[in-house]
Amino acid sequence: MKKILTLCIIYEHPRVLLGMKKRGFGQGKWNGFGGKIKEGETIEAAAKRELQEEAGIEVKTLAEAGILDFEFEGNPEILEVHVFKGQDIMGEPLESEEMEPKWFHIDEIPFEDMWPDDKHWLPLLFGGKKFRGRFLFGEEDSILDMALQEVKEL
Ligand code: 8OG
Repeated sequence: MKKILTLCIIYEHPRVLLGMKKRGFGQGKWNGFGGKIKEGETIEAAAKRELQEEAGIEVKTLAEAGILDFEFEGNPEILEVHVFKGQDIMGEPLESEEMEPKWFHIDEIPFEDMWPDDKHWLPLLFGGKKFRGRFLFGEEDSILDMALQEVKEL
């Protein structure tokens, strides 16, 4: 079974907008903004809505950068995360119930307090590459197996 999720990284060189997840899945980690798709919604529309709901901003430019499949040992569900790169934001990031937004310098991304896969694919996103990947997680967010490749088209 597949569940589709969005994830949006705002990157306006040299600054990157991340949010501290305050509750739910991934709590206590810095991450981009995103979540589930609602019925009848396109994936891109869902990405924009989550950005508005979680960070209070809109973006002029949004492009899909990657698709990542996440599996968790012993769990048949696959999370298919569509990763977007956004820039030219409108509005000031605002704290929401779910996220506390903060700008980071691109050389100071807090990888140690993020999902452990992020250090593998975020550099591709920053470099303007497109990518596809698959990560298998074990206990305590350890990566048991991974595959990641740059692609021409998603
Ligand atoms: O709706 P909810 O907040 O539960 O959605 C989960 C969010 O977390 C969604 O934006 C997708 C994102 N996400 C994962 N796994 C990973 C991961 O390994 N790395 C990063 N950076 N984000 C992830 O579900």
